[in-house]
Amino acid sequence: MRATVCLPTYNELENLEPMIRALANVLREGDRVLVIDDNSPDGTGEVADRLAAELPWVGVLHRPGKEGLGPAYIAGFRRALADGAELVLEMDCDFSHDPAAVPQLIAAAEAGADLVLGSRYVEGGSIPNWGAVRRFISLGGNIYAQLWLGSRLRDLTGGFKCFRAPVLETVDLAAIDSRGYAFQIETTYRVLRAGFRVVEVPIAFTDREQGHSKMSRAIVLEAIWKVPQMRIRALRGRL
Ligand SMILES: Nc1nc2c(ncn2[C@@H]2O[C@H](COP(=O)(O)OP(=O)(O)O)[C@@H](O)[C@H]2O)c(=O)[nH]1
Ligand SMILES: [Mg+2]
Repeated sequence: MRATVCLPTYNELENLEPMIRALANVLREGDRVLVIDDNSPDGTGEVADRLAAELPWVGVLHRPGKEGLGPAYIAGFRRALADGAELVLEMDCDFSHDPAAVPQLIAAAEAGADLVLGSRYVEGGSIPNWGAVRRFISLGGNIYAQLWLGSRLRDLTGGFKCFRAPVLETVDLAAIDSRGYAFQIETTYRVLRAGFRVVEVPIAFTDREQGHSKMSRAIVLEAIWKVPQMRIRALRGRL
């Protein structure tokens, strides 16, 4: 199946080219990478253009300004589907998600999963750099989402995923207005609600070494109030 890896970038100058080169080693004939850059001030978008000119399997979507991960991914999904992708992947461009694990996500989708989640919290998954406090916060966020949404999936906030194209064609992308971690939770919840099969595969999540995290208090707060809102909307038949 032809896969497109969507890579959202905001100020990933040091990471983008190494990431594309690493993906070149694991992707197959017909697979593509789509960089979605929100007009990064550090010039990431120009590097993306240079790589796209050099490598025919790389494309770039330029957006006018920073709007968050959610809107960037939705624009990327639409472009990937229009270009004929059969599998669409989400992946951070900071090496927290190991490019070498991409074939495992693709294989699980090809084996029949409608959505594959790279999961830190299933048997075999890990977060080697994190201390007890960060683990507790992240795990707590996942348990919060599990309880509100009635889901037994262990890693609802992760952003290393592989969708089969018909799943993204079924889910109402226009209705998704989450931007940060809530976006990851909301996409998976909508896929579950639509009756698709979601499978978790273990991943090791490592901290970025180059560039800076764009995580903010606003992103955390959004997830805290969006999760109950999703459940209430679902109960009212509006999600
Ligand atoms: N296009 C776009 N990419 C973003 C935005 N915010 C974060 N990203 C990218 O999303 C990925 C994950 O973001 P990161 O800051 O590492 O989040 P963290 O892993 O939760 O700390 C990275 O590739 C970022 O460059 C945004 O507003 N627009
Ligand atoms: Mg990161």
